[in-house]
Amino acid sequence: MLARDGESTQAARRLPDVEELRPEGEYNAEQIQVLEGLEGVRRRPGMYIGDTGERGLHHLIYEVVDNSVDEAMAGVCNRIEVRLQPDGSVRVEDNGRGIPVDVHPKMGISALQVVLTMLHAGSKFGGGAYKVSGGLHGVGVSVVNALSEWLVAEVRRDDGKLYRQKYVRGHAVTPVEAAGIAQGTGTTITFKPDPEIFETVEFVPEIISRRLQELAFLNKGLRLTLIDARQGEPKEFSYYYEGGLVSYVEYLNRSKTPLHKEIIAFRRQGPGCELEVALQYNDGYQESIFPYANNIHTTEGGTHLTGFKSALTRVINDYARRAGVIKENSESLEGDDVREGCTAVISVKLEDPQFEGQTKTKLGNTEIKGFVDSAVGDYLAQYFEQNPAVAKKIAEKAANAARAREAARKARELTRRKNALEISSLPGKLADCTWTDPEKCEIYLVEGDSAGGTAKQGRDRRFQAIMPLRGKILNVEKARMDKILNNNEIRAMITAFGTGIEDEFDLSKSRYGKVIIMTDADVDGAHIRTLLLTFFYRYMRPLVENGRVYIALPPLYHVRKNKNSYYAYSDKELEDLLKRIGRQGIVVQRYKGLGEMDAEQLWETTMNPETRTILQLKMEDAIAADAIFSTLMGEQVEPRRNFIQEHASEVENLDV
Ligand code: 0RA
Repeated sequence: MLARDGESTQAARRLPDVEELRPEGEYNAEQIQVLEGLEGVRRRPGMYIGDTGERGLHHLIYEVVDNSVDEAMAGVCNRIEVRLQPDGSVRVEDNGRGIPVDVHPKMGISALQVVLTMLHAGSKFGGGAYKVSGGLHGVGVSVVNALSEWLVAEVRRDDGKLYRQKYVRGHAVTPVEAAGIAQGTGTTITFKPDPEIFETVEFVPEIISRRLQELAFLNKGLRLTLIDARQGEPKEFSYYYEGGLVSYVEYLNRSKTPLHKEIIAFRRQGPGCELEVALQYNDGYQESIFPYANNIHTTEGGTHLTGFKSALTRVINDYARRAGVIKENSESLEGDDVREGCTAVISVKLEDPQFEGQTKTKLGNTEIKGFVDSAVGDYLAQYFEQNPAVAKKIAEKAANAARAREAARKARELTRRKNALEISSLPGKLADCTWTDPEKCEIYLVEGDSAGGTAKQGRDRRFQAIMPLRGKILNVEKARMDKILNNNEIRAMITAFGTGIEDEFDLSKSRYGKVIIMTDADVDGAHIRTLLLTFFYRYMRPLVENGRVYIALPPLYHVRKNKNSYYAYSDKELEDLLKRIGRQGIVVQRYKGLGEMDAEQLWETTMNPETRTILQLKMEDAIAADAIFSTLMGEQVEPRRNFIQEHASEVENLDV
């Protein structure tokens, strides 16, 4: 079906494709660039989409969707649909203007083909079809084409015609053909990721729908739909927010108690850029600020975030002084104070974004800082003037935060002094390992003294350190720094790791390469695990970001038959095992806790690097992580109960 259609008689509309433009086996310079470009993409896909694992695979969809979102940002598209199909292909359809099909003057081929075969051609050609363009790599649909086993582009143009062209691994196999009549305008790109390129070609609907929801928040009035039609009854996830960023902040604060009812929000147009901000304080202690540039979550921050923070600090300080919340001669509130309990989304859309930083998620445009600073400053000052009750609550919360910070500083100082006094400052309950190379060493955080004791006997003491944790860990989501620093278990962990916390956290000082959480496979164990993960996520985030946190998986069952021992790590595994060895003469023991294993069993099943399974905690998505932790650990009980009921299995197997 996709073989090259050399006999096509579409003479009237027939447009030459790459192959045909080759006179006597020679490519012209432009064409060579095209071919080398796409060959280059296939040779080094990682350079264009990050990696060839699950993340890179999903990036293909984002790349196409981003182009459709560009149409939405240009105001000519309000519907995007992503459809996962039974044959492993994906169809992305929008109701934008449709990729132009006329012959590109410089290249001598259809514009559609240029878009699909030239790197960076996405929206740049034709002299600025639109102002703002999203997409992290901005490499465009051509990269998707290069990395697809096949791709079909269908375009509905305003001449009432439907055009179609097919590709195999980036090469045109049909010309652009007029293939029928079109209802309305738009683009449909259907592609099948190339299994020669990707380690996995299995799409995960949750990953896609998360991004679609994010895009729906960031582009108000745009409907994004995912249909999983791979098997059985198609499942549909659809996102549309009339409130845009206001809906986003509402969503982020959904399990928190807001300090003021109304979400503060505004939009400001600047030269070559547009700014939208929404924010609302809650009575918690975390700051949740999500900066975006051209729909990209700029996790490394940048000039828009700096401008926002600077305005927030200035305006709240001004107000606090004028309203007498802080004394005339006392110290100013710091940035951390005014951001406590602040949930905000900042979205800038700019013509010429400069992305910097390790992961290209830091906005570099210098002019943006001042623009955001003065826009946020003006608006907030005016808002506070008109809503003094809200302003007062926010200022008072910040002043409280400043007092707590002062108390925490004293607690820290005390900790430091204590450490200086106790020469061997490692916590007493830590059974350290003997090797000192952190990369080779790991620390097990074990639930309870008794399991801790067993683990100490069972471990390989050369590289495995054991730290038993007694009882419940402090819920850091509900506590301020001074209290956190006075908690024994937390202090013991900080000292054992050697890294410090928060802004002072230094991964290079880590005494262990792996931090492994080992709790019982029951509800209490799950709770302790979540409390620990919350602590790491909030106060030692680089540990999580760098994949240093692991979860041990102890077996659920011990099965004995004759003289042989077997272990099963799930109900499914037990079933399979019993099928394999037969049910006769077996003794099945269900472990209720780690304590029921002896040292040797614990080593064999859960600690021996040769035989154990440990889950690495991944932080793919800050929004999801934030939501999970504030839902699980936050103030409001109802959403927590709902969450645990809805996600019971995920809590068992938390992969943030
Ligand atoms: C280049 C120019 C124009 C639109 C597009 C590309 C375009 C690309 C994609 C990819 C998926 N959906 C898309 N929709 C549009 C400008 C169109 C014009 O000026 O007519």
